[in-house]
Amino acid sequence: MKTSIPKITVKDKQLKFKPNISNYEAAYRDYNLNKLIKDNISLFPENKINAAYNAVDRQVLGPRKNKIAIYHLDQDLNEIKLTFFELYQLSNRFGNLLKSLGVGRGDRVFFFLPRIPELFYGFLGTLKIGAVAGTMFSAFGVQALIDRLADSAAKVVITNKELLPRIKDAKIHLPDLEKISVVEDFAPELSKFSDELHVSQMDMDDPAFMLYTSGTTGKPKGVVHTHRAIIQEHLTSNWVLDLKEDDTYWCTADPGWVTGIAYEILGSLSNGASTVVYSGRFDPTIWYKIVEKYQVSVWYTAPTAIRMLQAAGKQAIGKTDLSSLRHILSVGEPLNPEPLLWAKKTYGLVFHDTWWQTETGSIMIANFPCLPIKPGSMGYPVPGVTAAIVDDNGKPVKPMMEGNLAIKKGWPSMMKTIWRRPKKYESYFIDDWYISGDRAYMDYDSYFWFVGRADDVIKTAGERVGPFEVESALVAYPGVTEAGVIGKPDPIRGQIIKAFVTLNPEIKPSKALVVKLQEFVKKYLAGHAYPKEIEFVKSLPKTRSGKIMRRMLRAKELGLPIGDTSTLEEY
Ligand code: 6R9
Repeated sequence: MKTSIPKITVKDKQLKFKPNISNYEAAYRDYNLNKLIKDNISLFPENKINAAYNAVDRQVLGPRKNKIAIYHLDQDLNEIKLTFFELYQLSNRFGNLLKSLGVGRGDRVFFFLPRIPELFYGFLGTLKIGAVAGTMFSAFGVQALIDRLADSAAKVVITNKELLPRIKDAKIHLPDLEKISVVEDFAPELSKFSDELHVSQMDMDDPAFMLYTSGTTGKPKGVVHTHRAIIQEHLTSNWVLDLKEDDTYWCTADPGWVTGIAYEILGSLSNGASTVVYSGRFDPTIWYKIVEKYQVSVWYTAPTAIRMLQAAGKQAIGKTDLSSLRHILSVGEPLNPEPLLWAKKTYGLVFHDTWWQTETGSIMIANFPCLPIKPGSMGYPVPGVTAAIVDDNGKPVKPMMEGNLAIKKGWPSMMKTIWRRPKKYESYFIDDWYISGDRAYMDYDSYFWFVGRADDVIKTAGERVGPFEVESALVAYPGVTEAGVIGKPDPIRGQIIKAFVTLNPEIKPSKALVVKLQEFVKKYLAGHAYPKEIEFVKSLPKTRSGKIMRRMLRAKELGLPIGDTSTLEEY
């Protein structure tokens, strides 16, 4: 478990800036939530709050009014600039549009859009009127849409022409869906709606947005976040992303996932950051061009992208000037030491890993600019967060011992609930500890190290996929009798999805069938969640109660010891 890779000291990091937290110990020790709120967050009377007001409206009252909030770039780097004032106006108009559709406090408005400006102002406008915004990744297929829209009983869906057919296919399963609004239809008409809007003053605990996320079993669950979450999203954007007034910040995530909401919309705008949003495909040359052209200074991305940049090599950089970069960070999967050290050699900067989850609402553990990094480690808990490694009874274990990575209940961006599944929500906790589902250990210097998932959840290219959903998609294909799905280690994508499939005896396994199954899962479930590898097998290992033992499939695939098989049905 110990690493032989040397620490990167702060001096090695060659900091070209004074970090917003220059003394971690003091910041952690002196964490005073009331004072931090007073200094950083705008509240309405009686402790009311609105996350979108903090992200946008308050900037308009001060010197940031005409500052660029969003540089939107498409695949060809065509640019749309939005100032904070324009974002304010557009989100107000959108809020008024929703009101005209009868949307009110607590109603769910879901966005099924690529990364276009409408998604950003639409999301903010939804929060402003006190409705609950949900986002759905644009690669989702019909079943994934039904799962989310039916469970949340969404009243309105915002989509575009390209994605509309999938919503139409889902519609008959969605009795609560009253209105489908298509960007191409409403955007040109938006100026008909007033740019003045009374922002709803919400209770701290009122829901603001929800995100469906996958576990080991069952359908995706709706993680509900409150307006209070903006507090920790704002603070961590300041402390960890280290955003400053003159930064151009680029978060490469998609608002279909939590990183895009917390650090591409709410926390980053709340700090007044000018944010680059690139909606095109991953391409190393284009990425570097964006850094140069927009003088990106703070960059938040993911290990898969970093490994792909490494694979593209120095020639992808060519003569591009990357000297505007000052602070670079990573999230979503384990950041192994190799790409981290490569970045130091190539950009003269090290990636700062951050750990958190959809459920935690903001960064929990991070490598801070003012602290040395142990490559491969996730770093230290952020101020206001108590992290520990606990055993299955919730008892903290000794340093260097692997256990459950847990967070003490009560940080400001903790999920409020799981939508309509209070028991599921309760199941996350042992006493006062929120159990993350990740296995980790803490070393003698109190650095946290990721070990793996405690369950079967897959992270492929940083995206969270539940094996049960992929299995359900596969068995929906005629002739497939059973399926078992695992994450298989992959040098670039962290994990790829591998499926073991049994077939009806009349059907012959073939390469053509593999392709058909892959295409089917892409369409039925999601473009990113299809199994890259499919192996046809005669039978699957199952417990006596009939549950597929993914653990055994994994052990077999990786040539590991099979472990306890006492509950195994013969196969
Ligand atoms: C923000 C986000 C959460 C899961 C989490 C863990 C993995 C996230 C990580 C990491 C190792 C890191 N994960 N950050 N693993 N090192 N720095 O990714 O949320 O999509 O909910 O995924 O991602 O397994 O439990 P989400």
